[in-house]
Amino acid sequence: MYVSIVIPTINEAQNIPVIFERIKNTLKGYKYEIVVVDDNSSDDTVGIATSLGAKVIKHDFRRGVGYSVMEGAVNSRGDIVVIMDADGSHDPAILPNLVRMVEDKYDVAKASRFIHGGHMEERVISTVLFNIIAKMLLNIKVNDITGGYLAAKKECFNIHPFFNDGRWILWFMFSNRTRKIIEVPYIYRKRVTGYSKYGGIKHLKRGFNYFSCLIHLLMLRLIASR
Ligand SMILES: Nc1nc2c(ncn2[C@@H]2O[C@H](COP(=O)(O)OP(=O)(O)OP(=O)(O)O)[C@@H](O)[C@H]2O)c(=O)[nH]1
Ligand SMILES: [Mg+2]
Repeated sequence: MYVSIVIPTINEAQNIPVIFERIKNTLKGYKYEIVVVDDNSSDDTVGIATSLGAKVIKHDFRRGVGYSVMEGAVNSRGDIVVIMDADGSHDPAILPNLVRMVEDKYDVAKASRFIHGGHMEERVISTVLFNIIAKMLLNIKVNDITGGYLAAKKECFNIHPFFNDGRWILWFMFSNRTRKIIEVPYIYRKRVTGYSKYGGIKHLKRGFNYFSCLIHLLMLRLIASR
């Protein structure tokens, strides 16, 4: 099966060559493409990604990471779509595992920080707590609902980008909750270089947004079960 790796970016020029090289080394033997969906980077992310052979979708303004991910997935040629960050947090070493799971029998192979063998280097307590609560309330049988690293069948991405920022993954997992899902452990690393698009006060706002998203999804779940 053909694999498309979709990477949303803003100003990741320094990280792109590193992550591309690592993907190349781990996906030897696979037919794959890399699709970079860029939200108007002011550095040379687009030029570098293009020169390294990626398909690049470029926006003239910030469309959002949720929109970028769905657009990249839907416009990719892969039967299997992988979503990962550009900044080195998502270790490409597990790519063959993720892809194999979807090739075998699963619809979604979710990279997980919270199963045996998984771990995360930062923001541990808030993320762990949120995931426990979200898993319970939404009845999604996945331990890591917030990390945006996964492989899935293409059709799983046929959903409206309803939550158009880091919450896209909550929405994605909620929308696909009845499909066959497996978790694959990985260690979430701090970004290699560059800056967080959610740093400082944006981080607090992000926490608030995640909780409001959770309430929203909970209501949808209750309505759906009536
Ligand atoms: N297209 C697009 N990409 C984005 C947007 N926001 C973030 N990204 C990319 O999405 C990935 C995750 O963003 P990060 O800034 O690393 O977010 P984070 O991992 O929560 O924060 P860090 O702690 O800095 O790693 C990176 O590849 C970013 O370049 C956006 O609005 N649009
Ligand atoms: Mg990051």
